[in-house]
Amino acid sequence: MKFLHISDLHIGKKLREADFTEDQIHILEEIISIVDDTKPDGILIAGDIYDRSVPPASAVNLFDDFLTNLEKRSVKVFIVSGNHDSPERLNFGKEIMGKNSIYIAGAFKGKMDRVTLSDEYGQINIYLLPYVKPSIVSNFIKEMDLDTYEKAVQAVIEAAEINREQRNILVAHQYVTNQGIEPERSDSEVISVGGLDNIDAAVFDSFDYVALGHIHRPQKIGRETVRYCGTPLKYSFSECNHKKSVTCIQITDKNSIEVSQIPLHPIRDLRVIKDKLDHLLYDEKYISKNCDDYIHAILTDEEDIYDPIGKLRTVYSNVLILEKENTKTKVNENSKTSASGDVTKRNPLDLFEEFYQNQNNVELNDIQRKLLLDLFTELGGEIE
Ligand SMILES: [Mn+2]
Repeated sequence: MKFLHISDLHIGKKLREADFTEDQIHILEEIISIVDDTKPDGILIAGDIYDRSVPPASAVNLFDDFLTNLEKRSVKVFIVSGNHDSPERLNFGKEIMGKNSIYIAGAFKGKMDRVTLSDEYGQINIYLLPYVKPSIVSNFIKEMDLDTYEKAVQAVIEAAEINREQRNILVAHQYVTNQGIEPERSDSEVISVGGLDNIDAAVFDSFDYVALGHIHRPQKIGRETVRYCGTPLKYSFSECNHKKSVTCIQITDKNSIEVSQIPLHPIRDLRVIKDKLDHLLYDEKYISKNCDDYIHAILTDEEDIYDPIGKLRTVYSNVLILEKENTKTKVNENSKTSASGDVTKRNPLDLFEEFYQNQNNVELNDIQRKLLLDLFTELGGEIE
């Protein structure tokens, strides 16, 4: 049996002024064409369907189109909520959709939903765990002290009485670590502070494959078959080097699962470019790539430039971040907030020169010094 594993679609996501709608339409179409090519039995969608708990109408329409396209192809769909989703809103139409093989677990109601499929190797159980916190699980399992995510999820799994003789898949959206080793993170993930939300991968030992969402870089956690598939698109500049993909798993008998990654091709990339303005505007190595990419530009020019973002936008249509990095912006390790020596014995020009140097990492030039000298003299200061 074959499954595609995706997560963290974050439909409706914006990054600064960039609206990813067009990018998301394209990438979901590409996922549909991967479905056509690979003909999976099911698609596992491991949470963060939407970017916000109340998604805009355009986001709901886009996901509706995606589900309709999957249903037309008779692909079974398994959806759990992520921390960005509203559990109850995602649950809308759950019973009706379940009748059309679109299985949704938006809100946790005391135990995991299980869908059982079968093939020539026997039964295969797909368990759906919506995003849960200890406080949510504690409402249903009262006899234990579930004060951590790990204990809460462990209690839910134990209550499911999983038959280890059969093949079992879990779809979940949690922060999973491996013996204290954390997954590789990105800036677009929202993870609660304090590190108490981690769950050790060993908690999932009874599952043959664990389809995870939450972390935006594709990676395995411990064994090959406990995996984050990552986002389909780059959602922050910290993800520039990621290779986004759809994870494909093929299961025959219990001990043989093949995992592969199918690369995705966005219409626009996210790029960080760093150089002098003129180079960014004219050098082949920058402009030969797609100039509609989302850009974080770092200018290294020493002199001030008039309207740098306007100039960049004549070439790059989607500049989202502009930064300067030159001698002036360098953090001066010796930088002081007060002047050195006995300030009562130093003249104002001398003090100003020191201040200017601390602020800008360059000395006053002759013209500036002359200007200041005139100014201080006019103001009545004594300059020796
Ligand atoms: Mn996410």
